Amino acid sequence: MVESKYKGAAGGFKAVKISAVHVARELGLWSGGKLLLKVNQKDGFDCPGCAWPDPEHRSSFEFCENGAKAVAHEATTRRVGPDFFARHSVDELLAKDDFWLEQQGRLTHPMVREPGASHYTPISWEGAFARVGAALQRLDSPDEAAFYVSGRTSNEAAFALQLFVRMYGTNNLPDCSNMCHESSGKGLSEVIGVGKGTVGLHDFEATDAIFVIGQNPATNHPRMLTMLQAAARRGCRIVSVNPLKEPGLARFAHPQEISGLLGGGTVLTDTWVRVRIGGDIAFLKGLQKEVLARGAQDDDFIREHTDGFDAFRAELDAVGWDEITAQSGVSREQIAEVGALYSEAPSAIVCWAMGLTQHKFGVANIQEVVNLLLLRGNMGRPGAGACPVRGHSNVQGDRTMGITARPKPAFLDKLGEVCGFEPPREAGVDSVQAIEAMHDGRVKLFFSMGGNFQAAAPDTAFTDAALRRTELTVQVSTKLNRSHLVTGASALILPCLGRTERDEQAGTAQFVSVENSMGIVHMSRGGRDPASDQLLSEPAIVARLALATLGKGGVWDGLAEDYDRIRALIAQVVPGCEDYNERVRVPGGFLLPNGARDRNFKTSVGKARFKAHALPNVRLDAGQLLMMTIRSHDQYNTTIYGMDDRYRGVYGERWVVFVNSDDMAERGLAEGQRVSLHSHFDGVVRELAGFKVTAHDIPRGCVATYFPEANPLVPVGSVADGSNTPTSKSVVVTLHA
Ligand SMILES: Nc1nc2c(c(=O)[nH]1)N[C@H]1C(S)=C(S)[C@@H](COP(=O)(O)OP(=O)(O)OC[C@H]3O[C@@H](n4cnc5c(=O)[nH]c(N)nc54)[C@H](O)[C@@H]3O)O[C@H]1N2
Ligand SMILES: Nc1nc2c(c(=O)[nH]1)N[C@H]1C(S)=C(S)[C@@H](COP(=O)(O)OP(=O)(O)OC[C@H]3O[C@@H](n4cnc5c(=O)[nH]c(N)nc54)[C@H](O)[C@@H]3O)O[C@H]1N2
Ligand SMILES: [Mo]
Repeated sequence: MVESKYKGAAGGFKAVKISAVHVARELGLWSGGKLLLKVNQKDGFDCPGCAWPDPEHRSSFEFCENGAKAVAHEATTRRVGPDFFARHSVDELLAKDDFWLEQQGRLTHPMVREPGASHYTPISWEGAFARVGAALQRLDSPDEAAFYVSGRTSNEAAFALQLFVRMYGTNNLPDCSNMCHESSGKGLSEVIGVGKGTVGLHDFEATDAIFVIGQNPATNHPRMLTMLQAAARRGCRIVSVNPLKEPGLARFAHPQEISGLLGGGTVLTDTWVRVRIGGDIAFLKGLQKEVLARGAQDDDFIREHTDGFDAFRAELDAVGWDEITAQSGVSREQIAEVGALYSEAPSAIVCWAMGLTQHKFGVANIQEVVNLLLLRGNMGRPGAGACPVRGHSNVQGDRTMGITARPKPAFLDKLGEVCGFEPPREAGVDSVQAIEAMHDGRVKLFFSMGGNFQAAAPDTAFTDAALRRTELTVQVSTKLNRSHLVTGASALILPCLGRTERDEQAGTAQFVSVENSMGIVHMSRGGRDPASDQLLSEPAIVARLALATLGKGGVWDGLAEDYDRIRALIAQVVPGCEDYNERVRVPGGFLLPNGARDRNFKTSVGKARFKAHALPNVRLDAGQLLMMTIRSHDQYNTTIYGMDDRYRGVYGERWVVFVNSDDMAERGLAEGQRVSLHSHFDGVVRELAGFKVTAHDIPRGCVATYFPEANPLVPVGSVADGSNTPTSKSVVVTLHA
């Protein structure tokens, strides 16, 4: 079995070595080393990797192996310029895999693909803006355009973009969050009055138990391991709830400690709960029953700060243990054991990521986590709370800045008042709705601020058809990806500066600001020479596009020449951002207000709400399995850095399907055999061939494949109730030899 091959600790010397290999390969060891010393420093740039916050006392090495990969791949010395596009037709590039595309280097020039053309050709910036502006003006309605945002975009660029889009006249602002933590935002807002987490790093120093549910931090948030290590060392209990016993969560050797480089590492997870895919609600209900059975609930907190407890308790009492153990796949004994651990811990934090959000019952998953926390008053006091661990480094900030298809009326009121226009009020399209709207011709122009929508979206064949049906696709990007190749009738690539690069406007050095997963807003300043003298910053691109579309004047005059001007607008419009220019300059930044942290729950009833959900009861037909699509250790979403998934023991291959060995035996499947996967939804079968069967320690009835390879199997119509997030972690499949 694959799982047993990895005996080491996460991190350690291997992590240092691999960081060095990526840095040396992309930009040379000397300049790479210098660059890494600027990551996450108070005078440096924010790591473009994940959204985990920086500690108050920083070492000179505030990065991890995967952050180093992200930085190195942005700072690569390779270039994709006009000669590259002259050499390679779009069709030729389509035949390459994502790893190859990523390897080609940084985009250097604005490029256009004319209708029917086989190749991209260069275009001036002036020409590019004129084209997009004219295309936007030609549409019958502003709602025929959609503007996607991926979560690396700075607060300044995000604020400017949503302002432009709303002045143009639509709320069609889908974002990567729709496919990511939307279930967290929706779930939390309804029951605690804020769509964000309620803990800070200091809470991890004070807590007695940390639950890590549906998250693989050793790969996706490696800097979180430092915190888990410190917690484990002082005796904090760490419980991992996951269908996989992720080896990276077992032990950790800190690469920046001498003992970490040499030794076997600290034991992190002390309790493994191997829940079935989609079995979390059942497991969480089991824990809630245990708390109540022990009388361990916090009656004072429940009385003073919550609403709906009696109804919640009655519904919970009606749920039987047989259903709970059957659906969760966790034994009655283990639920009792973990229930005791949770009941006895004076304080606890629950962390989660995509393993909870990308399910039909994603919103319910989050609210059952909150129920568990509320039962013991684990909210709004030191060492306790909810911790959705965000993905992209500024995905949370983009939302704060108004990147959403469903803005709050109060936000629009303020935006209109400060910027002098009447914002559109009707909700726009989210990511899944954008795909559907392009598919049936309602959206004709697709603009993308970063990201790789084609590859990140579900149902690749359907999404491809949708994108190809549009009149124009526009991608603001740093690196070549598949979204540049599956295009509308015409297409533009607008190359932009990355996080690591110096950004000068009107001869003055600028900085941008970002918000981390724990609501701290701080500055980020790149220092490297730009990859090409043709690159524009994201705020500059937005401002020039606004001028080309809306005509000269008003708020846009000189707006992007000094980002302080954008921040001055942010200060007036965005709640909690008063005196933004001053406060963001304070080293370490400032914390945004968050009522739930102080037990000030801004819900419809003014209290935190218990909300019970029925057990999902997913029924599979004979032979069917539930598939999750997950990240390997060598990728950043759709960006493939390498072909290994070293903690899980997979090397040189991404087309794998992890299967329980009993499920393999039952089907007569051999290790290494290639199979087709069929996904089943609403009577439609989607097929994808070429997956290598790999025995893995995964619960029976569950399988795993990698994102984005398996995205053709994720049905566009299969979404989470209430958040519309694609169910990328619960796809019903069958295996075919
Ligand atoms: N290096 C690197 N860093 C990244 C990223 C990256 O691709 N590479 N992506 C960034 C982004 S945008 C995000 S959103 C985050 C993603 O971070 P994660 O959420 O950690 O990423 P995933 O690989 O999608 O894995 C989720 C985990 O959920 C588990 N899981 C799946 N289904 C279930 C379930 O039903 N129940 C439970 N309990 N567990 C389940 C899987 O086994 C896996 O361990 O990482 C961010 N950071
Ligand atoms: N099946 C399945 N599908 C999923 C997921 C899953 O777990 N399973 N996860 C979902 C999640 S959580 C997310 S967040 C989405 C991710 O979806 P996206 O955010 O759309 O995708 P990324 O792969 O992060 O985007 C990578 C591209 O961003 C561009 N880029 C990088 N840095 C910059 C920058 O500074 N500026 C600009 N303008 N461009 C830049 C580069 O050109 C690069 O090719 O995918 C979702 N899709
Ligand atoms: Mo994400």
